[in-house]
Amino acid sequence: MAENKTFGTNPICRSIYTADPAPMVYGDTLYLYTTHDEDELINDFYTMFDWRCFSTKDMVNWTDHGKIFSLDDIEWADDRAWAPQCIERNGKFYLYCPVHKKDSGMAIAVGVSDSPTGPFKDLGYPLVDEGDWNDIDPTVFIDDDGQAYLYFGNPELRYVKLNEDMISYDQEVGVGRIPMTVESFGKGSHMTGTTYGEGPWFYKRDGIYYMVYAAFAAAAEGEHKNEHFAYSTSTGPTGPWVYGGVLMEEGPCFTNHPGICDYKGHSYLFYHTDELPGGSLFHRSVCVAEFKYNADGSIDTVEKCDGVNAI
Ligand code: FUB
Repeated sequence: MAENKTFGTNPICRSIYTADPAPMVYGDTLYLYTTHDEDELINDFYTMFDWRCFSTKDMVNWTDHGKIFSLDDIEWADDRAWAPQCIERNGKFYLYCPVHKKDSGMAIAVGVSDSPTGPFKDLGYPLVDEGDWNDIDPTVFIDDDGQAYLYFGNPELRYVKLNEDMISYDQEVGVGRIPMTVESFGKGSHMTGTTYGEGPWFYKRDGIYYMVYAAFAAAAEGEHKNEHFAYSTSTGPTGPWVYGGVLMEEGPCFTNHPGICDYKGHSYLFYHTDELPGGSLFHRSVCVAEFKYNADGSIDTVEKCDGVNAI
């Protein structure tokens, strides 16, 4: 990890491959949760067994907290330790994680801990399990009125209203389905005909709700697109969403996954690339860029970069 430098170079971690960054600011520390791409692939596909945590107080010096949750801790899961997000409520930390179930299909697990760096303990059952493959990439946010929302999904954006305990959800509302319209997510080439792909990141800032996500641009027939970042905004937590534009251009890596936070007066966008030696679509590395919001809350396209300054 970087030490005593005034500029933190990307990628943040160089000792292992990391992807799907999910920052969480707690107290004076920024915690960064990631997935972990194994060096050795099984069946030439994503080979991912555990979740990692790193922390910093200055964006340059990072502490590696190692493996903080893994498939070994989830009795009912057997594969695909995919994109997580962590949040604190009432002194407990909740790590929402997509996994592949032993009896097939994807579902969302929750690990609970007294510490941001774990150990996390699985509920023993899935929080969201619709019996299909859409239940991936959870993003969690607690609104000013105390209502928590968990959004997720590929190819559709869906959500549940979490109960105060953060480990169950309002069964009367059930799983809400966001209308996948071009007005909300732009015209694109993913399965809904919009740009929305996966990896949603949900938050609110200065009264505007933001949904940032991995997206597929419109493509000519037979043309292959890699993921870029796009964003949509809303005046309410469940929409209607209005497409805002491209947040980060597509890169050479097939996937990308946004994680956004404000920390010590700066705004950061975390993403992943395949730029470490040996990098590939299955060997990714987490990076960070600083950006600024425009006065109206819109965000200009953020460039991939070499790193950020110490704060
Ligand atoms: O990293 C595994 C999966 O690929 C994630 O869940 C998606 O967001 C994409 O990054």
